[in-house]
Amino acid sequence: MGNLIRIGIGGPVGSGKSHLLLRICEKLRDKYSIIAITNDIYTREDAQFLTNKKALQPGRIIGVETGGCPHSAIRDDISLNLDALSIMRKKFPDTQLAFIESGGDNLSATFSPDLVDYQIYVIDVAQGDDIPRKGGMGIGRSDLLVVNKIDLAPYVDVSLESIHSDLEAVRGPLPFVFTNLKKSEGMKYIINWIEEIMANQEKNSNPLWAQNPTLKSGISKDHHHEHEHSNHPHHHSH
Ligand SMILES: Nc1nc2c(ncn2[C@@H]2O[C@H](COP(=O)(O)OP(=O)(O)OP(=O)(O)O)[C@@H](O)[C@H]2O)c(=O)[nH]1
Ligand SMILES: [Mg+2]
Repeated sequence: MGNLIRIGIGGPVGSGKSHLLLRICEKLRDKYSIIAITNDIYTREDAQFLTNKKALQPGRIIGVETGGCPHSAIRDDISLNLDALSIMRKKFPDTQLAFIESGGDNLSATFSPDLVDYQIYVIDVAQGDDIPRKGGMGIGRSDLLVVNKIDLAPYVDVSLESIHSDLEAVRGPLPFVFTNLKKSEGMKYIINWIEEIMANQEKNSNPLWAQNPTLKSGISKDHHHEHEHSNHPHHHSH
């Protein structure tokens, strides 16, 4: 089986994780071989949502029922997710991109680096403009932070400017983006972010290109080796 990039999508209940996954699939499914795994507590609603919306071809979406503790299934006891991943890779050996949606979590839950190569964290503005300051690993350290539901900002009296400056302070050089995933606003940035990862992975699997340092971009090479997890995913932050 070829190289595979695994991207985790985490964030609080209802912030827009499934909508993000749907929008990504719509934009990239014709270009890459993609599979999606969702984590739900007792149901497979997220998988059902993506299936109903025809996010991917039937069979490429699988729901994992995590039982009581969804955080554990992506961080501590990741065996259910690893099993799902290996079943899907056998079914679709050409898979290039795997997305894993976590169950809604609290602000501190993150993915195990043994399960994903990159983490996207989704919050929404209705949680209040003090949310960046409440911190948590997802907000501070995720590889990409998505601040969703900007269309609701006027109704919940939230200032996007203040979220923006707080996030710059909390995240330093790590990227974040404002979105309205109902309307695909902000998706271009997210798709570019993923495309950059895919492009780097291609370069790195090609020895000639990989040897040329001028072709390296800001994304570290370490990310692209599935079995090198020692300093991942936060080695690029301080
Ligand atoms: N107004 C607005 N609503 C949104 C936006 N994105 C998602 N929603 C709505 O927010 C609700 C939750 O969206 P989901 O994508 O299911 O969120 P989720 O994080 O996957 O939710 P769980 O998996 O249940 O934790 C749905 O009713 C969406 O229609 C947005 O940008 N603006
Ligand atoms: Mg969901």
